[in-house]
This record gives sequence, structure tokens and C-alpha cells, in this order.
Amino acid sequence: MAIILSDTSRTFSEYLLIPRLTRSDQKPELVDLSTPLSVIEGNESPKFKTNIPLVSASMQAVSGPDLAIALARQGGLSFIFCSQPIASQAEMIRQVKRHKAGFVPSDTNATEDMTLQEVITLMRSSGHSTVPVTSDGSPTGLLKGIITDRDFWEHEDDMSNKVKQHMTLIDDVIYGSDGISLRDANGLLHKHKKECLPVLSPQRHLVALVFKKDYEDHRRHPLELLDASKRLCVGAAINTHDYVDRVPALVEAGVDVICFDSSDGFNEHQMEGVRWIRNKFGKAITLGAGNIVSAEGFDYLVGHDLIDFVKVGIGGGSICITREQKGIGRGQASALMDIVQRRNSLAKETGRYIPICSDGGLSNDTQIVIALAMGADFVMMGRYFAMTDESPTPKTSINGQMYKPYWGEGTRRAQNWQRYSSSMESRQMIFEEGVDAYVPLVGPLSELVQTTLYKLRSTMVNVGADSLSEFREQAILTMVSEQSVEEAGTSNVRQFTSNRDADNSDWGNRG
Ligand code: MZP
Repeated sequence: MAIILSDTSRTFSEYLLIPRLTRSDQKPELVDLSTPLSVIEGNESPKFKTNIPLVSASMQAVSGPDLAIALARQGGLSFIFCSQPIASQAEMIRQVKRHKAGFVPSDTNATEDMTLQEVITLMRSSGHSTVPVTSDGSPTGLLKGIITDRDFWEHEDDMSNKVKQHMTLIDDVIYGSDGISLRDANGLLHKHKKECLPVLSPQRHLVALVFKKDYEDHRRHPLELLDASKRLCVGAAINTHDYVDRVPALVEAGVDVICFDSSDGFNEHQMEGVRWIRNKFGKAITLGAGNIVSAEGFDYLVGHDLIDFVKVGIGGGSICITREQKGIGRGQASALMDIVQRRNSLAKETGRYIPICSDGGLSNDTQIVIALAMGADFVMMGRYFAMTDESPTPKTSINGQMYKPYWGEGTRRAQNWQRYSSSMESRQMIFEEGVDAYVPLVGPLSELVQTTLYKLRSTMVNVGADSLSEFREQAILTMVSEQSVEEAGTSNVRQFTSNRDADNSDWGNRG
């Protein structure tokens, strides 16, 4: 006979944290949110950690290069989706690794023989008032000079004049050499009172520009997640069908972390893939596996000491219909607590600590806080990031409200790429496990993340925790009745402003 568990599948919204002593020296801004993504042996430091416990889901509608850059600048990590050809996923990884905060490729360039009228048109269309002049008008051509809107008077000068008659010649341009640090580049801007510094190769070809206005922006991102070469970090998802070709291409492109993307990772195919990757690349690469929802699945995945972290969650995703289509899954809180307990016993017995990612189903900041208090080291989210300006989908107006399309990886729409890919044998999709939907647009990722993190830090202070590991150790959670959930909202009062709703409600209703 089937085993019937005595527990009920629980979700995060059924729990609340009980405050504990807050010390007088504690402040939200002093809380450390860094968290491991790789196994910790004894007292050793993890080989990879993020500066905040948020990662973005490996989904077409979520983790493209722009979002990966924006999230890494906040201290988190994106997993670029694998439901695309290997070459395009590797190119997205390269785009993130190429992005050098503060060093931007020049997107508006002129040639010496352009007329002032042509340059004015160029400046107006790009919105830039400083334009490098290169031998061929390309962003990497030989730099001949710089022209700005202060080098001519639109209503006084002859607009048919050539750029070369008005530009600052290369010999008088202050520039930095390729390889210069951002600190030194900013030092040159400051010393010479310049707004823009071209960075040139030894042959004086244009490499990038550094702007004074970006300096303050850079100072605003103290938690940026950088690799040893000061490039932004990025993760990638892989599947069990083409990892033999995909993983080497991703490693070559510079990926920092890889993770199997599967709705059910308690699976021999995935373990074969894990073994293959470890045989080929050793322990240097940070490798995650999942998804699982039971201690039994955890034992299977971590049994051979091959993976760095596990991902927990089946069927909880906002666009997921796996539970109703296949009857498998588990309440996210129950799954997490079961696996955390097993992970903690393993750590006690062997000194080996496996980070856990709670993946999917989080619909407000409170649930992130509860997931982390329950033992997750970090959370993966799709809908949350899909709603931001930086997600890869177009903004769409519906009845005067702005939305972004958001669809599951288990939809025909997401899986359609296989039909055009030579690396994947096209598999027929008999039924879908996800839906195609819209989510409200909430604005820049930085604003959304900063609000979430401020709330998380405040709660950690309420519990007397200075770090996420202390938060997990000190958290006392209580289950709530339906009546107490009702009590938690406003009752018997009429609100005339929507501020409170906007702050506390699910992200979809913010703003
Ligand atoms: P959410 O943050 O939108 O609630 O959930 C995102 C998670 O849902 C993903 O990280 C992934 O684990 C899961 N997902 C993605 N596509 C599907 C699907 O089509 C899905 N069923 O369940």
C-alpha cells in the first residue's frame, strides 16, 4: 500500500516569525546578506557565494543578459535559461562577462568628414552630447578626436562644416589606456575636470568610454557580485539532454555557476550528467542540482559528494500547473523543512554543509523572509524578476496598465526552440506543465530588490540576527490560523490611501 505521510503540505504564508531580542547596536544596514552557493566543508569558506540571497529563475521570460547584469550589480545571480541553442546561451553569458561596470562601449560615433548637421542629428537621436570621432565611425575604430555640443554653435556656425574643423584632436584628448582600473579612470576625469574619458588600445583604437555621471552610480552598488577578474558573475541552466556539448561551451564563455534545470531532479539521468561534469571539469565548477521536494531526493542527489547546492520545489511556481497535470509536488514550506532538517543532520554528522535554494512560489517579500528563516540559503524567483524593466520581454499596455509577458518553461511556447535547434532532438510535447500569462510592470530591478532587502534586514534585526546563518539558527516560527491571517490585515477601518497596500501586498499589486 502507498505510504501516506502524516504531515500536511504547508506553504510559507501559514507561518509567522516571533521576534527575539534586538541588541542596541543592531541596524538593518549592518546586516550581512552574503550566502553560499557551494558546499562548505568544516570551517572552510565556500568557493562561491553571492552578496544577497536572491537568484533569478532560468526562464526565457526572466533571465536574459540585461537582467543578469542588473541583478549581479545588486549582489545576486541570474541563471541564463537553457531553453535555447547552445551558441545563443553562451553568447548571453559572454555579454554579461564583457560588461564592465563603468566602462561602456561607445554607441554614438562620428567620422571626421561628417557635417555638423549630421552630428547634430546623431546627437539628437542618441541623446548623447559627447561623440568620439573614429577613422571609420565604428565604436572600435582609430580615435581621431572628440566632438561635443560645446564645440560649435548651432545657429552661428555653418552647419555644412566638417567635424574635423571643430573637434578636439586626438593629441589634445585626455584618455586612459586599455586595462586602466575604474578608480584610476575616475581619477583622470576628476584631475582634468572632464565629463568623459575614452579608453584606448595601444594602437589608439577606441575600447570604451568612462563617464563622470556613472561614477556615483558605481558607488551606489557596493555589493556588486564580481569574479576574480572584476567581471560580473553569471549562472546558467543546463538540461539532461545536451550537457556534453552545452557545459563546455558555457565554461568557455566564462560561466560562474551551472545548475540542472528540471522539474523533477530525483532522477538517474541527472545523476549521470552530474558525474560526467565532475569527471570532465573536476570540483572547480560550482554545480547545482534539482528540483527535489523530499529528504529521500536530497540523500540521492548529495550522496556521492558531487554537487554544491540543491534546488527545492515542485509545482509551486506562479505559472506552474505540474501539480494539477501530473499530481506530483509538495507544499513549498513542507518540502523545504524536510530537506533542511536532513541537510542539517548531514552537516552535524559529516561537517559538510550543502546550501539549499528554495525555488518558486514566492509572491511577496514576507514569503522570502520566511523561506530564509526556515533554512533556505537563497531563493530563486521567476515572477518577481519578470515584472522588472530589465526582464527580456516587451512592455505591453493592457487597458491602460503596463504589463510584461511571463510564461513557464513547461509551455509549448518555451519548448518550441527545440524545433529549430540542431543540438536537441525535437521531443513531442503531449501536455503542458506551465501557462502563458502577463505580470504587471513594476519598474527597475534595483528599486524592487532594495525594498525587499530592506524588509529582510529589518526582520533579521527583529530576530537579533546579524547574518543569514544566525537568522536560520535563531528563528522561531509559529503557524497561523485563517483568523490570524485576517487579523494581520487591516480590519474594521477604511483606508483612503493605497500606500500601505502597495507596501505589503503581493508584488503584482505594488505601485
Ligand atoms: P515563480 O517565482 O514564478 O513563482 O516560479 C519560478 C519557478 O517556477 C522557476 O524557477 C521554475 O522552477 C518553475 N517553473 C518554470 N516553468 C515552469 C512551468 O512551466 C515552472 N511549469 O514550474
